[in-house]
Amino acid sequence: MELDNHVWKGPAHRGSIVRVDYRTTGPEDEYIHKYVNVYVPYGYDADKPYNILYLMHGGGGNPDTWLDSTMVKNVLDQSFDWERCKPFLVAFPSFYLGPSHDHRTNGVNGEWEYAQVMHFMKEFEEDVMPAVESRFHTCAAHATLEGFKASREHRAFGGFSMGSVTTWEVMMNHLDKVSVFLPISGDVWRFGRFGGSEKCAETARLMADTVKGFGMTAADFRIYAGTGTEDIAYPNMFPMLEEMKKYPEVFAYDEDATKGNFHYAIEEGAKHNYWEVYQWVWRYLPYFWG
Ligand code: FER
Repeated sequence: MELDNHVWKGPAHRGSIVRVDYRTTGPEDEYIHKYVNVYVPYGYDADKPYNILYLMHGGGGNPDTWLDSTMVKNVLDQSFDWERCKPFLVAFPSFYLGPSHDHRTNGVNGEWEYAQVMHFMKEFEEDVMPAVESRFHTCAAHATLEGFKASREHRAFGGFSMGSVTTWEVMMNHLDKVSVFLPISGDVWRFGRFGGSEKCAETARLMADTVKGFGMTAADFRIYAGTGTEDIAYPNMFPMLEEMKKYPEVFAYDEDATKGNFHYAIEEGAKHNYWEVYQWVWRYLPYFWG
């Protein structure tokens, strides 16, 4: 894949950001009030169904971080205005349980971060998708589990760093509701923070077995992954991606993003920064829904 770069340009039409508030429950069933930011494309017509991408922030982030730290909104505005693809909705959630958690005071506590990500698995299905997809017209005919399953081809999930850890978990927990994945600079933490390198064989096998457990094959979903050679996640992510190639029945790697179901590219010199990694959204979005 040729690495194309987004450059800021002002399109004629721009989408808007709408805040969707919702209520969820914490680990002790306490009520927690949260929000998702939703990018609504220019010309959004509530009578028509839209594809949707959920895009998760990295460690220490919140629902605003992608919008605050990258030109992702301009990526979407340009892509839709210039018809690189059909307009879709983008929801920016957070796996943290509240604003008091969305920063770091004592460095990375991997176990705690991962527990937040795993808690989000339930919240995504029970609270986030229902709140967003009842407010906006997605391809789910009903904002119910059955509705989400029936529309899985029209739903993507991506994220950076801890958001990539989240993305892989969404694949392993919600493959029956989501079919397109954009993991950027982050591996799978089932075997700890360095699982993608230290336990890459076990991790890839678990991923393959989990996909097979859904009764799915490489024909049923697609992965578009990316990272950079100078990215702190590269040493964890790259061995895992390589190992996944050993399971072509579920992860059919192809350099050509229009063939197979498993794609990754590595950017020479790129680091673990929002302002670099957002380019993957630009590069891959034309392929999400053909
Ligand atoms: C990785 C996945 C996630 C990784 C780091 C992270 C070092 C997250 C780091 C953070 O939230 O600070 O593979 O590799």
